[in-house]
Amino acid sequence: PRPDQKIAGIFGALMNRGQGKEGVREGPNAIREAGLFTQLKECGIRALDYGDVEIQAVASDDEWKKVKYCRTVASGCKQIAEKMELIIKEHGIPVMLGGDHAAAIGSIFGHASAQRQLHPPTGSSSSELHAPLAVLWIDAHGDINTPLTTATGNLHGCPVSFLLHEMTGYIPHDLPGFDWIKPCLTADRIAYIGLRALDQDEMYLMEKLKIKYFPMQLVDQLGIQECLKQALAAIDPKGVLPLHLSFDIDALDPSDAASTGTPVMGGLTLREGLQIAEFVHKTGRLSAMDLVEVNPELGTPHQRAKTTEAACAIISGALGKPRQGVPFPPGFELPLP
Ligand code: 6HN
Ligand code: MN
Ligand code: MN
Repeated sequence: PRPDQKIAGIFGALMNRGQGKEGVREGPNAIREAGLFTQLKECGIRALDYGDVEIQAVASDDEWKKVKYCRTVASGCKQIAEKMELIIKEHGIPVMLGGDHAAAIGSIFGHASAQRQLHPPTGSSSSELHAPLAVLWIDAHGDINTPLTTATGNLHGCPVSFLLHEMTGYIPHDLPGFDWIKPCLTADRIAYIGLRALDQDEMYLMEKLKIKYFPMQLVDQLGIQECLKQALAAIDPKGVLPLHLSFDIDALDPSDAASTGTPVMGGLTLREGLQIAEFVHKTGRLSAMDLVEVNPELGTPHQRAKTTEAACAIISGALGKPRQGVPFPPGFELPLP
């Protein structure tokens, strides 16, 4: 292990109330069992297991209009945010294994508060708004529905709407449990790659807030490397900000990752997913990541194995695993006959 290297602080977020399929809370253990820690160790990447954040069911968590389990999701996100802050304070790179994508309300909120404590704003009102971090959101979906636009009532389709200052006027003030969740990002600090299933209101918001987004047709036209260059240049023009990579496994094509709750055909190849991970690693500024929506209870055993392997590979790539093989240590020599 290189001593200068930050340690990855890996934890499971057993969040499954942001959508309807129970099995997604088994995601973190399935990813561990697929060999994540062994894989990291083999290439000298230091990692610590910070255990799991259990999500406590809040009693009588009735629907708010259409929105399901808002109190349970919100209280789980609070614990997740605290875990993120703890790991960052211990100088680690938090890696949140999901769990559904509603958990990213907690991970990004916690990441932003930790960064704010490390780098307090210097005074001007715009720097108050600009949390010192940028988010790359890799997903088939926009996840920017509001409690009023969601067609499904599933909060995993809404996390981004709670995080953006520009969305303030669209978020109801009386969503139970959500009083502590304040926006922590401006819309120019988030970019999307992999989109292919935006709802109408999400499409509207992308345009209205001028969010930089690379749907699948742009990935096809420009190539993934060019998309990554443009995405990073948009959200972090000076190339100085800590990066939060929020990777929804359903961004990948179902042929590579079928064990997920809301699969959509025509997605990123695993190799494009790995390029995203490696690109982010190369910036040297990966500061936290989420790998969410792995549901090992869905699909065949073969699909489950492929999905968890893909998840491990993407996490490892983002943390610096070279794809060509295990690096040799300094002073390495071949045995002589
Ligand atoms: N995810 N747009 C749909 C909804 O229910 O709002 C799908 C959301 C999927 C969310 O995959 O993280
Ligand atoms: Mn998502
Ligand atoms: Mn998704």
